[in-house]
Amino acid sequence: MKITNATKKVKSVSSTGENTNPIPTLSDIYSDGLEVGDYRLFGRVTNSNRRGFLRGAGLGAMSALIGTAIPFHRFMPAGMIPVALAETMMTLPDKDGLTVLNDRPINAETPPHLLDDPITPNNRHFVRNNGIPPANTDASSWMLKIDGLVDNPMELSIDELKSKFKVYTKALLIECGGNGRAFFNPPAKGNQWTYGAVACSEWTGVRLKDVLKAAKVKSNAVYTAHYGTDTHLSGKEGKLPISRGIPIHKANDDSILIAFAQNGNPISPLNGAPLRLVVPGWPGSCSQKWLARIQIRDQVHDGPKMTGKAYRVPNRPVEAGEKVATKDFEIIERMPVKSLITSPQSGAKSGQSIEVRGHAWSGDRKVKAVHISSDFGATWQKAKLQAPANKGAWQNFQAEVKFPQSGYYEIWSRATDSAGERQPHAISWNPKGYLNNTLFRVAVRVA
Ligand SMILES: Nc1nc2c(c(=O)[nH]1)N[C@H]1C(S)=C(S)[C@@H](COP(=O)(O)O)O[C@H]1N2
Ligand SMILES: [Mo]
Repeated sequence: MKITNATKKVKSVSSTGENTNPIPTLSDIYSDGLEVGDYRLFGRVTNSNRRGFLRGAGLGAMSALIGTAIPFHRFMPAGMIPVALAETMMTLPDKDGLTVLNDRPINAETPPHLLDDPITPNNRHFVRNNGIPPANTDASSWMLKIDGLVDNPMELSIDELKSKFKVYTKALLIECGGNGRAFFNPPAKGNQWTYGAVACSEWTGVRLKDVLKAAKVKSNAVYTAHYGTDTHLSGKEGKLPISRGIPIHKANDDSILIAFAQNGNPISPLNGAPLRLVVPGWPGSCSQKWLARIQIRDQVHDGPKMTGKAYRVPNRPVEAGEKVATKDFEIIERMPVKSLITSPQSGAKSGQSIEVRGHAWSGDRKVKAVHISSDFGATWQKAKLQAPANKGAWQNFQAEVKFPQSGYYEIWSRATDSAGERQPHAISWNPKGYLNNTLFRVAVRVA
């Protein structure tokens, strides 16, 4: 890491507020990389001061960007980007228009209107990192180890995966278990995802099922354990940011891929290049990025973010704000039925009618119907709903909505799946803010 670059001055702002130089944008400050940008804003992060603090030139630059003072700046942890800026100004390499919720670790979601494509392009796929992505993502030397309760442990290069197993390309949905957390009240800690921690890219790879078959999984196998090569935020050697797994019966699902390409291109570095797991329809955390090892276990995996309350919900309905004992939590498996309107963008102006488009999905199930309302749910019309491109993909819908007169409208979408499960009007609250699948709303002004 070239800290020397950090001596390059961030453009200055005069104290009168008059710009002798233009105000630097966050992109200017971070133009030489995250570490250098952090150094400019927060100063040197040492072992005794892992957080670092916003001060001096950095504080000046940040305040200028926000347009006012930050009274509690001394409590801002290094690497934290104020929400006010993140929403509009922070950009990520190879990503287009994503809202950055946190940059240490990087977490960024896609505004719904940028998810309009039937297949999500690489540069629009959300990013959920729990740690620091690995520096080495070289595909030619990457190895995947399969071990644990198998008769035939293996170590395979990506070329060997391609030559030994049948290669599949499938459109697969990844949604973070915490998507929609921002709307919980009382609020739940964690990334305040609104709608856009979901994507459906076309992934190319080999089936997990086929690889496990070749490894000869023993009959007492219970669970998989996934390991990536990203590192813990603390910098502690050997400490993992996240290692999750799935039940063996789920690992044999046809649609789970060990993927080495995304939309016909190499996987984006932030999305797990050069190799990742894609477990569609289950919490995104099951889809280990920078995948280096799959271990087969005789018990439910207990890696970081598998235990306690992580990616778990109470095993019974609870009241908003209720304290729930850890033993009453259970692991989230499939994600619930949900829909997303990707056009019009919320806040759009419209004529007397408008085309509504979006996607709907339900983990491990098909969506049976999507209904649209423009009168706050008093009446519903059925949208045209397409079949999924394949199992594990979202389904596209389309509807024509007519407005009786000018004014303010909301367009709501509500999906129902093959088991009759339907999006609720109100959040079913849980302590960690998972599984928010309330119906989707956009605002429209008819002129
Ligand atoms: N190695 C590794 N894999 C990971 C994570 C991570 O932090 N490290 N985050 C998980 C979580 S919580 C989610 S929601 C998905 C997000 O995938 P994406 O960043 O490609 O959108 O990756 C999962 N796989
Ligand atoms: Mo996630």
